[in-house]
Amino acid sequence: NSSSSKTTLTDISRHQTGAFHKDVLTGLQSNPKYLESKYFYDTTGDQLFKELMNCTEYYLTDCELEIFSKKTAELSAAVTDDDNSFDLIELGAGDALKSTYLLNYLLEQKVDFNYLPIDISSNVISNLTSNLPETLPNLQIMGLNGEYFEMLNKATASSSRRKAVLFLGSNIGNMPISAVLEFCKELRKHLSAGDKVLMGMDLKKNPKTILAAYNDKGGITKKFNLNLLERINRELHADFDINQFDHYAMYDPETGSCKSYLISLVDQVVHINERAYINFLKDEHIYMEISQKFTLSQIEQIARDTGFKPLRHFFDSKEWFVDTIWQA
Ligand code: AVI
Repeated sequence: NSSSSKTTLTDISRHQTGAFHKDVLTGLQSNPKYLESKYFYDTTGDQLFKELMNCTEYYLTDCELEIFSKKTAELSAAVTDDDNSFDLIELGAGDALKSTYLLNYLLEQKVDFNYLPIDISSNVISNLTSNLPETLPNLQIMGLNGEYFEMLNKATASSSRRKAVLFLGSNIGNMPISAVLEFCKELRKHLSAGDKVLMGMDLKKNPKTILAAYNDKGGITKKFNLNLLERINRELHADFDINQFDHYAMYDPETGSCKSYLISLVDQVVHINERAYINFLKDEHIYMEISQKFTLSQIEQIARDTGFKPLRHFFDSKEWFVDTIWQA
């Protein structure tokens, strides 16, 4: 009952700003400095990420869209079981562009399922729950706004049906390998034997192709990274001069890690919230993001090490990206 609830929207946003402030200070007061890439996605960041997904060098989205549009029937068969009744949960649903292929096909096949998109952004969830039923009128949808595992708890508590969890777009690559393993183990704990996972993961390939995707000629990735400094200015009343920072991306073909940094171009001091100040040396870096690339054997190893059985892999025609299906 919202009228008697003591938690208001202002409380929530104050709480979120508090965590943002704390995480930014922790990162910038560390040595070496870092910022958490989950904070890229404010309204401007969402917009820049959309631009990135449309830029020629950023191949990931096109590859996964190809898989979802050309292999819809096989993907659907792989996530459904004979009982034909299940919950389809999507972690970090975004605009659900890729999953819409699957939703549409499942509806056409008259499969009995509920779609439960989970996203940390309340905007995303309210857009999905109002827009999707317009194009897919028979869709049973329940949007869940919040942290992945908290919302997964809610989803599992509200139904005992079999589950299939989508985690697309190589979002898992934005965690270091140790966190990938922790994440998959935690995911397994939230599922029952027989439940399925469909995970989008970017594959190791020509290093130049990978590097170009994170260092596009149009400079959108640079803007995307610098936007986090601007977000800190906007929300935490800081005074970053973004012209005094440059973007640097590197890919290590041995480890498969693509990493992004911002480099301070001069010695400078940045104030945050009038109370804190951060010194930057010329050429000092802020570590911004990891985008991990995987081999197939590594992917299967991750599945087995975290309590899943790898069932099947779906590739795009260039075999640059994989949607892999695991069973709990
Ligand atoms: C969201 N995530 C999978 C993107 C990636 O490819 O790591 C974020 C991104 N960062 C720079 N470009 C895209």
